Amino acid sequence: AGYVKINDRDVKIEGEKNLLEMIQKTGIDMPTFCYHSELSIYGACRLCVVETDKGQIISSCSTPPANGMIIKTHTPRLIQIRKMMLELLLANHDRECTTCSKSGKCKLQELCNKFGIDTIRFAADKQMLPIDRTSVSITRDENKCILCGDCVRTCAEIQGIGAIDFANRSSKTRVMSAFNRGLAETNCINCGQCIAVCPTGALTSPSKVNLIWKKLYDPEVKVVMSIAPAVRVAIGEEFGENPGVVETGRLVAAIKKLGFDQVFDTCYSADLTTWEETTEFLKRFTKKENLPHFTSCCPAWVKACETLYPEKIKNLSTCKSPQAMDASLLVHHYVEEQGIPRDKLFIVSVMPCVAKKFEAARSELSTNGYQDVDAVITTSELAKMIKSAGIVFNELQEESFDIPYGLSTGSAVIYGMTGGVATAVVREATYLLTGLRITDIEMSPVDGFPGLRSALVDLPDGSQVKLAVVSGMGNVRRVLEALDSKQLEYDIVEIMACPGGCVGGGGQPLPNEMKQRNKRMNGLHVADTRQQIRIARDNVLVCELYDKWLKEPNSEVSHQYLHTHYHI
Ligand code: HC1
Ligand code: SF4
Repeated sequence: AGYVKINDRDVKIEGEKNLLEMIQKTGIDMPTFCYHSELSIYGACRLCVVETDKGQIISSCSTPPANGMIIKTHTPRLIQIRKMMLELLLANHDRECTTCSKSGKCKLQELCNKFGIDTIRFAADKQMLPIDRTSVSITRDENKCILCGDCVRTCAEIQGIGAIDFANRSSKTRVMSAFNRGLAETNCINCGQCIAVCPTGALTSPSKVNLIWKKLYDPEVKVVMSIAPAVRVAIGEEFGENPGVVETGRLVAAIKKLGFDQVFDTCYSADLTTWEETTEFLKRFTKKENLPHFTSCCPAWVKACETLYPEKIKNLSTCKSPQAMDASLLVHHYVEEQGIPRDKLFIVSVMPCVAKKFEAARSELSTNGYQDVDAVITTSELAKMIKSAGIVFNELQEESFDIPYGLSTGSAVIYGMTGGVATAVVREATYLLTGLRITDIEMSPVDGFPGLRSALVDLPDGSQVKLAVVSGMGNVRRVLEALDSKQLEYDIVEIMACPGGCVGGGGQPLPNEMKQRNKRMNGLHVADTRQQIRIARDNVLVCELYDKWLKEPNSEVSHQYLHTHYHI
């Protein structure tokens, strides 16, 4: 308790862990590269320095507040120090801003601009290091790294993976993977959470946008797009809106203006996934086989399961993810119905996630030498396409998805956030078993397990399904260990690698912190409640697909086209 005097104003201490939090509380935007409320304190960038009444210069992020402290945040000395820090960072930085995909979103660029740094004072004669392009999800360019350590701490502390770390000392310090291998050859799970915190262009995602433009300009090729649930509540941020505004209609309109021939909704195939996965789960539950059942629509979790927990592969749902089901549907059913040769159809999906690029490249998800999904782009990449085409997003009239793969239920849109898939499955299972249409299930946090929520669902025969949802790979690891030791016991666990689920994927607009993620989740909740139909079983166009093609969930046809297998 007590007060800190910040810039001559008494500010009450209300449990803040450090001076930086107190300063931010007063509405001052302090510059920092290495401070994130969700990560441990690193205190390396020294931009958040403050001056005490005794003339001492201290980092505000690593100093706890104490009653009676007197500090100033913007004295001439502090401004000088910040400028110097920025100039030193620039000395070692690859300054090719015009061709950097992070340009306009780079914190280093922004701060140099704000601080009026208009010349390079310490131009180092620096040897360029090779760019790591081995991963289909993440490009790592050390020449743009400012050693803030945000990626290292996110990968280790939030995701529990540790694919990258600091190597060497002092001026030779670098961020590296073990043995400096390409990311694709490490234990990296492609989640892209490092991209979400990188302040510069050191971590980005490789883009297929140029290839897509080429296909759009080719009159011989029909180009279709499928939009993931979490994109619709984040795309507006690229056009100045708050996170969580549901922009489905304008998103569809923009994509049509870009020249896509048809715009489908990944939510349609999320409903399809719910039909398939609920049937699969109920079978396992009745036979008490391969429980707990783990959801498999998050490709970063699937990779973690394959590489770190191969003994749990049998517990993974064999359902393809909605992205993959969607493409399979197009490749095996739509082309026949429409009489389009496969090489004249180009299938694009827009995802909040960079691991979806990895998923799309998996060998299981290919047919006759073609990957089922031709290109995956992120929410941010799509926004750039829209901007480069001169489309004024905010003035677009809303348009609707194309039929047949454009109709979906409320159950599908919530796939984009933690808890959504499990909720969709419970709604569906309840309807199948009782004929009742329920919407929400009450999930409670589990003591001692951050990121985990659970619920007990009553079945008509008196039995109960123990359900849990967990997001954030570090949290997942703790839950898996507790399942092994029987400290926790569940029948079905929904697992998403990114904290908050897809809304926080590595391809979402920046900033991409929990604050934005929570608002996007609210947006998906709104989108769900706005829907007339909220149970996958009520999707009449999915019903039609079963009548025409698949027959019934988990049928031979659906096993052939909608289910997959995993690697050890
Ligand atoms: Fe997701 Fe999914 S919800 S995995 O978070 O199951 O990326 O949005 O598209 O495939 O539907 C991502 C989102 C997405 C799939 C669906
Ligand atoms: Fe770590 Fe995920 Fe980044 Fe890979 S993508 S380095 S696992 S944070």
